[in-house]
Amino acid sequence: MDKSLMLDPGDFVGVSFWIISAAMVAATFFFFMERDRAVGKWKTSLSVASLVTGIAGLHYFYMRDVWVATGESPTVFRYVDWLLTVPLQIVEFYLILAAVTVVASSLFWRLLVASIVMLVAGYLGEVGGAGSAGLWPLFAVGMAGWLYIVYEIFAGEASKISAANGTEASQRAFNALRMIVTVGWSIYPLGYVYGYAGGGDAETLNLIYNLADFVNKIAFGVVIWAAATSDSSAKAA
Ligand SMILES: *C/C=C(C)/C=C/C=C(C)/C=C/C1=C(C)CCCC1(C)C
Repeated sequence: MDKSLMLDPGDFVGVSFWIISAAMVAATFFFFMERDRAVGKWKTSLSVASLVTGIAGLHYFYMRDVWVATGESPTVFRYVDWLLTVPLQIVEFYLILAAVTVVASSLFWRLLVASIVMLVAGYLGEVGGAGSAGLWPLFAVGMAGWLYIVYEIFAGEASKISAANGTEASQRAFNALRMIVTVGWSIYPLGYVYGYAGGGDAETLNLIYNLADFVNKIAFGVVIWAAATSDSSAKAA
């Protein structure tokens, strides 16, 4: 067998790619099958959670191969994945809000645009690479996009919407999603900083991004699943 296709036991980044590929596939089946236990709008939320981990799983297989064969960051696959899954998570967020109350669709578009600004800036920064002139200015643009989203859900329209109404389960889901977008998503810019400050460190970069994806795609889905199934069993009782 070609040596470059083997996973080296000392390659922790490669092992993390492998573990997360498997976890994404397992999560995809789990959320999809658990749809049956949810009622009404929650079914759609679980479908979206399943799409997110499914798309990520597919990309993780390719990313793992790039890493194992070349030891380089699979930047393009990584950002294609994010460009598909982050908007889906914004959809998810919006579905939760809509389960709580009436939401203006303009809020959805603002969150979506901010997330795309964040990702495009990050992508351009990363393909420029360590030491390029755009690395930190583009990082600042990406941070602005993310901070705008955080502002919207803590102080803007989305926060006012949710404090007043909704079932207990959707309130809980909303608060958990807030934590994901602030605390969970903050792992990504940390990865960028550790990955590029001081000349570039592909291992740290990928290890942190992999951890972040695990938290923000799988744990995120589990939060939705917990709310969906608790709300549904309350209704069935
Ligand atoms: C499933 C993938 C997710 C939830 C990806 C989220 C990515 C981010 C929150 C990225 C954030 C970044 C910044 C805030 C600054 C610029 C660099 C980025 C793109 C890593």
